[in-house]
Amino acid sequence: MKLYDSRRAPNPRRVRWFLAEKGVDDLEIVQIDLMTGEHKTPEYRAEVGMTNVPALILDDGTALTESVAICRYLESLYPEPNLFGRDARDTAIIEMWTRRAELMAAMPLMQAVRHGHPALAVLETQVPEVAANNRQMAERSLAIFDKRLGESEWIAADRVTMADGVLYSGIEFSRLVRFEVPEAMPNVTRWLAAMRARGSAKAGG
Ligand SMILES: N[C@@H](CCC(=O)N[C@@H](CS)C(=O)NCC(=O)O)C(=O)O
Repeated sequence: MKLYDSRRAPNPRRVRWFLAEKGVDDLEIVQIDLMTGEHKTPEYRAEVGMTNVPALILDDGTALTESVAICRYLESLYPEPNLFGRDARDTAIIEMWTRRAELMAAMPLMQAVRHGHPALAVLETQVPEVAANNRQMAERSLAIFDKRLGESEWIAADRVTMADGVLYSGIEFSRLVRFEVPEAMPNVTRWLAAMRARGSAKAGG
């Protein structure tokens, strides 16, 4: 098994965060330089089938190319600590918050960076309005997480789960465009400090 990673990118960070939470440190990891287009070479395309990172190549050659799917696969190999759910209710709630974290916050934050940071112009035809709209969308969505985190220590359960990792990786990436959690969101602020204090924060970008 081999993981294609890229140190500064947010989706691979989810997988690194996940591995760190699991305490897995013996996976073969290959760094891909997105800035020089290593993910667009014919060799990478042939092996992975996509021009994205992360990608987990299984021993039979199967390529998994979605970060959350990769983490799900790894969860079955390394079940503890549990990050995807223990029973139907737990699993569904974690899935619900993971999807919200991805679609409502992490994705807009990533778009805000992609369209807003000069270094990413090599990957994207940047449109400043797209950056601004996505930044606003993320800010609005964080209010939902702030409410939730006013009721619960972690996003989806009484423990850290994949939902926390997805939101966390997105917020950390957005520091590149100096995004900050609005002051009016004390619960997200408290949660973010707790995420940054975990050992898995060192698996960062
Ligand atoms: N939904 C995919 C997204 C993967 C993705 O977009 N990866 C970015 C890095 S964070 C990438 O490889 N970008 C290469 C490019 O834009 O050319 C996942 O979560 O794995």
